[in-house]
Amino acid sequence: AARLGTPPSAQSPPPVNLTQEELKKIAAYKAVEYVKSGMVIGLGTGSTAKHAVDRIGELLRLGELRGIVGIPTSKKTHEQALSLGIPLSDLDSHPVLHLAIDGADEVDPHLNLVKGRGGSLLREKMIEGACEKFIVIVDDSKLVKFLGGSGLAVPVEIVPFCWKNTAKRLREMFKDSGCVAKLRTCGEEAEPFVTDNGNYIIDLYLEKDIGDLQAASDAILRIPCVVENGMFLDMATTVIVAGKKGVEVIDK
Ligand code: ABF
Repeated sequence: AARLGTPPSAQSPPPVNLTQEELKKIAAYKAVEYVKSGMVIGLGTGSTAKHAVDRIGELLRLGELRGIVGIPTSKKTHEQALSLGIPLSDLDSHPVLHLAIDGADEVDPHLNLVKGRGGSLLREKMIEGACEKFIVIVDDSKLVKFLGGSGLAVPVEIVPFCWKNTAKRLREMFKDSGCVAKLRTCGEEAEPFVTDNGNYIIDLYLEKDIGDLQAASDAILRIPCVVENGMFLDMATTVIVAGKKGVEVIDK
C-alpha cells in the first residue's frame, strides 16, 4: 500500500499563511482537475467537498466541462448541486461511476479513512465504493497515525430500534481500546441526530489503536442493528493533502 510522503520534487510550492478553509479549497480545486467532460461523478459532503462541488458547477457554467452527471452523497449536497445546475442522477441509473471526490475526517498512513462525522457515511460508502477512482481531499490536520487517533469518533450508523443495546455491544467489543460509545445528538434538546436514511449514529471514541481494522470493521457489521461504519478501508485511490508544505497528491 502507498504511504504518505511524496518526494519534495512532486509537491507544489508551499502556500504562505493560508487558512484551513483556503487549504480545503486548494485540495478541492486540485481534485476537480481530474474531472473530464462526460464523466459520472460522485459528489461528496462536508466543507471540503463543498468547494469541489462549487468548482464543478462553475466549470459547467463556464462551458469548460460538459455532459457531467453528478451522484450526490447526501441530501445537503443534492440541494447544493441542484442550485448550481449540475445534472443529477443516482446509483440505480449509474451503478458504476468514473470518479468520486469527497473529504474525510481522518487519513492514516495507508490511506485508510474515517468518514461520517458529517453523518453521511452510508451513502458515501455506497457511492464511493462504486467508482473507478476515489479522490479524497483534506487539509493536513486530517492526517493521523492510526484511525481514531485524532481523539474524535469513528461513527457507526445503526437502526434506531433498541439503540442502547447496540451501543452496549459496541462498547463491549472495543473495551480493550478504552472505547466510549455515545449516541450522536443535536440541537438544544439533545435530540438523536437522524441521518438522511432515518437512522441514528453511535460515535466510538477509542483511546488506542484498534489494530486489525478489517477485522474490527467486519465485527461491527456483524451486529444486527448496524447498518454501516465510518471506516473506509482500502477505498481511496488518491489522497490530495493541502498543508504548509504545499499540495501533495498521493496515489495508492
Ligand atoms: C464528509 O465530510 C465526511 O465523510 C466527513 O465526515 C466530512 C469531512 O468534512 P469536512 O470536509 O467538513 O471536514 O466527507
